[in-house]
Amino acid sequence: MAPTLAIVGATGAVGTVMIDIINNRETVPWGEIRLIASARSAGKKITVRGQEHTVVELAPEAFDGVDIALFDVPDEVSAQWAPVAAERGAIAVDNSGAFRMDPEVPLVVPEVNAEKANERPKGIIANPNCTTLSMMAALGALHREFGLRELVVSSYQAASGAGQEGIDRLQAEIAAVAGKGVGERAGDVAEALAAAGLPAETPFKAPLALNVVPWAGSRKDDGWTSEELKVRNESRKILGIPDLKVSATCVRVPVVTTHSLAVHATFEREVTVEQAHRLFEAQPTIVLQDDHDNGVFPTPAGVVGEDPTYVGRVRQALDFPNTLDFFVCGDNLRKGAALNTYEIAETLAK
Ligand code: 2RA
Repeated sequence: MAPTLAIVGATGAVGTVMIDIINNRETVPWGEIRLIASARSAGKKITVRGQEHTVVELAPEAFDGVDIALFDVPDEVSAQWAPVAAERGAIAVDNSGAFRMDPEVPLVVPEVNAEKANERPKGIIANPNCTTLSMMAALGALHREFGLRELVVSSYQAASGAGQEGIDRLQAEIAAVAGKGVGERAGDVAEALAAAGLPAETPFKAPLALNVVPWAGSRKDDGWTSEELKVRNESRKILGIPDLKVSATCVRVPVVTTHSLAVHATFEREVTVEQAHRLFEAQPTIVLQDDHDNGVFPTPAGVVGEDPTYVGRVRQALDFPNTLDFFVCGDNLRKGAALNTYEIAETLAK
């Protein structure tokens, strides 16, 4: 019998992208698709693949008969409800941060470590953070051939990583500074935001319009942010390299959607640009845009709404042996969230 799929958080930002992905698949392996959300959204009607569905309220019995439940909800909701779904017999695929580092929960990127989806003693599989995910297809392909040893990463993260609140704030800031000739004097961007009546409290800690902000996530020990530690810990777990040396600096940029990363990766063996190109071209979830002579490279604005990870600016490091530098862009709401979660479900359905 065709499996039943549930989407928990179906009316939220990532849930909505999930439904869009399902609507645009040529075929889907599901019998029933069940939409689940909080009491506030229960009763809403949403059309999936031409059929109208009524959103049901999150409750233990909502998982009865469900084979795979995708969770696109905040950490605390997943922490409470993913185990309930698993108890009721579903495999929970969780997009939150609640279980990512749990040793009994695999952290899966299908094109890198699909086999881990079968090792799930708690009945839960976790989806990585979007920042880590944006570089995993490329790093996974290179690691298989050349053995990754060290990783130095700088991120250029979009405002939508901070949710709808982040998008709204960036749009309001852009409106407040556009055409005002500000940005030429220290403090005048902040003054323009205040003059436009924007609250001093912001999801980004500093003005984001006409600026970059070297902070993403929450404060952790010794000057690191949660986002930087996620890049380190999740990369190690996904690639299966517990002692991988990783250093990350996570930066928010005035881009609405699509995270970018500058990656400096050192391998056990020498790797040339041509070898890397061949691997990227052979990977269906990567688009290589790397034509140095003609100025072809990926940018976040060119990748919004796209499923693959875009890779470019591939260079052999001049002063570091066995090391490549490259730039990746990945839509943080698609591969970075809904799409990878859905691909895990498709892997399970196979
Ligand atoms: C961010 N990676 O961009 C986070 C969202 N999960 O803020």
